[in-house]
Amino acid sequence: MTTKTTKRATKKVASSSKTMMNKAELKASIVKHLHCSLGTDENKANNHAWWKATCASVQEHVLEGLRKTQKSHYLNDTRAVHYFSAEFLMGRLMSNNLHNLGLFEQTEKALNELGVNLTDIMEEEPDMALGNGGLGRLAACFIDSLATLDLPAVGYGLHYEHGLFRQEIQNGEQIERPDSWRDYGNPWEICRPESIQDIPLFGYVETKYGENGRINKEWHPGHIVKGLPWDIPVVGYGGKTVNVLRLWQSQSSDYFNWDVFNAGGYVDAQTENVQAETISKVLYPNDETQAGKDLRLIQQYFFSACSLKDIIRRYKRAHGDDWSRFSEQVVIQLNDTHPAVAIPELMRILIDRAELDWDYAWSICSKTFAYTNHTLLPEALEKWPARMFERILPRHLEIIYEINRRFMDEVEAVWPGNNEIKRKLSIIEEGPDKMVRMGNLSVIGSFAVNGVAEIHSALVKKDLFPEFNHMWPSKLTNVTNGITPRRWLKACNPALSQLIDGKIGQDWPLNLDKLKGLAEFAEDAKFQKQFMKIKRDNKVQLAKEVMALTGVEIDPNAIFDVQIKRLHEYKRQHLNLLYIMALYRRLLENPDYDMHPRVFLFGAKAAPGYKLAKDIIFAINKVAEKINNDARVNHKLKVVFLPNYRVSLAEKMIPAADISEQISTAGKEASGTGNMKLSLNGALTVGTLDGANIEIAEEVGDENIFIFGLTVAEVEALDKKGYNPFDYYDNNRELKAVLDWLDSDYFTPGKPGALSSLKRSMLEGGDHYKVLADFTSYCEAQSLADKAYKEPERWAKMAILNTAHMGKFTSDRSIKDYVERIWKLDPCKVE
Ligand code: 73E
Repeated sequence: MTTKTTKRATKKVASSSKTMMNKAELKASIVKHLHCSLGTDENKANNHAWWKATCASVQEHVLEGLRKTQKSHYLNDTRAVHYFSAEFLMGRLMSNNLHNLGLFEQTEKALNELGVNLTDIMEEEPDMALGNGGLGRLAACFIDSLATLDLPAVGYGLHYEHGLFRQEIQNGEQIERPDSWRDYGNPWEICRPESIQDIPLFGYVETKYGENGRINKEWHPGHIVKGLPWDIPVVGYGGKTVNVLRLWQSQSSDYFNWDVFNAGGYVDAQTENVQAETISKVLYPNDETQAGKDLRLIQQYFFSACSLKDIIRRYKRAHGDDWSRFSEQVVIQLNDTHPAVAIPELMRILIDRAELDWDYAWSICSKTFAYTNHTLLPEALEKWPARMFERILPRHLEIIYEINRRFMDEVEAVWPGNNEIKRKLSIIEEGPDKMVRMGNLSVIGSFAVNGVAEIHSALVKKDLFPEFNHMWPSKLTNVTNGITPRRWLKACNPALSQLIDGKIGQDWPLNLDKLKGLAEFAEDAKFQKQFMKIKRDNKVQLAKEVMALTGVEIDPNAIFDVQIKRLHEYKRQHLNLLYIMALYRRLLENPDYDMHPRVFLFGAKAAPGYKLAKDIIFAINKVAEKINNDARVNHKLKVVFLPNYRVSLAEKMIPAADISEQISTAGKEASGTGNMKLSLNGALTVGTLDGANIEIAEEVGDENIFIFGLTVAEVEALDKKGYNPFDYYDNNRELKAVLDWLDSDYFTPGKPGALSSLKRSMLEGGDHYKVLADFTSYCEAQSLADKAYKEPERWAKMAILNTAHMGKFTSDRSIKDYVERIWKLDPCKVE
């Protein structure tokens, strides 16, 4: 069985490359592009030129696949999913495209013969960092899986000129610099001026009374901006299906500018230019907090409206004005509420433009949208001031009121006379400043709503939307997140991938459950050695990188303990820091303190306006500086903060990790996906029973993970009873000592109190995220991890079993769940 499927999968990848260029042709093509596209030659070309020429060669295959895919989808008139997301955190594309096309080795050899190293030139590619963190990376993994599974799909988002800021660390502090990923062009994207869209904004609504008693509304927009689409081909593994990620760039519209210009307002016309172009200028750097700014709502509407128009244009080409099949052909997945304004926008188009009646329009609309919730954090739940909404999108606010009015009748039917429930479920939050609640709008306007891990979805039902769940018991569901094993094992950890290939065959990237086959080798001494040798080699590589980036020398024999994710109090990087300080104290008190040498590695960006998050980064860097330069301890303890954490850095850190820190307060991390990537690469999790950690523990078994801390139920109980962080501070000597240490100037000589804000947040501030409550339990879990690492065979077995049991977390499984439970899509093979 194994060998049979293995052969088939091998063939799938190989056959796609067979129709493609062989090594000699590749060489010729790269050189041709060097000459004809870049105007240079083999002798003069630098790495950047080689990278561009190689991209251009690869893109020839990509575009051929794209053409065939689009033809096939068109001819088969397929139902397709449209993934609306304000963020797609794509990272680099070359390695991924080469692997998915089955061209990696061939290209490596071709370049070698030209005297060029593929790994080196891949470093030339800037990350496409059009996202903040997990939510945006999930979108990127999902479009990889959609193409791999031959599913008709389009990703829709924003073509930000500047992605997530570049982080520099100066004197321990985060400094934000603009990210200019497109300064030297993006060889993977295609501009499609033929598909430009006009997007109205602002203005007022006129009510017109029609002959048949129908009231018509006409929106007279104050501005019109243009949406210019850029297509990024998304190559599925095996190279057959090539879907599209379509990202919209805003441009000023001639229509408006000429009006002003002709009226003599030349300067004003230029101002409008700038304003329109501002829309897609920059990604808001807030993860899990709402940026309640005009421009953010305009961004959301801009890309949602462009995308809907694009979908409708394509639908009309096949079905004319017959709307009856729209929801059979089109499903739109809302990646959080960021694109939720698409719901009233579709209603507007159906009612005001297509002149359908309300009930018919609503029946189409509510069969088209599905919504994924990614967070329960109150500060991330979007709501817009109704007055702002009205100014920017006057017609949409009217439509929202009407959706709400009709919905309130439904609520009345279920809970007659219950105004409390009505107040809670209303799309409009009453108060001195009325607010539009995008979560409620999304649930009401969608036919399916999902959370992103079992526990999270249970909490969505129990705490966030219990009444909606009562009204529509089958609407709320779970789809546990996943990650693409092509990027997060095959491409980023080639040595481990080859070892796995040799043991269980080559089809695991398409069928990740196959990794279970590794379990039988978990105690095999030879396999353990091979597995741990690869881990060590990856650590040597990372140590070189760390030296180059920070000048800090780290020992590959130490435990590499990794926490990489956005900086947020709920993720508790400061819990990790308190533990590091406790170890430091123990070592100072007892130089023989028994611990395996450990290097703590952090990567994290803080939202620029999130003061305490920035303070935590500063504290990590200051503690690191002290420890790394303290000869009494630095042979046993080191701390490294790697600047500018991003996808391409994750690809280097993950294969080298021994320990994966997943230590959020229970109930706060919806899922997490870094937890999956690290475990897949053989890191052991130190984690709470939160998000997908729970499902990871189920898969790997309790003996192969270090679980600690309060459970969701215990956190709730503690809150009910009344949580007092001083109870822990006063009763734990070590904890008190490290917290007080933050007040001294030990880590910030001459500047006592420079780290005090952390301590304050955990004491007077109320320790919202229960850092102190979990401290002891965390230290115990860490001691167990230390003990396990000192038994190399046991550790190797645990690491192998982690890799072996990650099958569930392939994003292919997530996508199959979406297809079966929500999207009801059929694959469409591309020949
Ligand atoms: O737990 C993660 C989850 O794995 C969650 O925090 C994250 O989404 C990941 C993918 O499901 C997330 N990001 C945001 N909300 N949840 C968010 C909110 C506002 C702006 C940007 C991102």
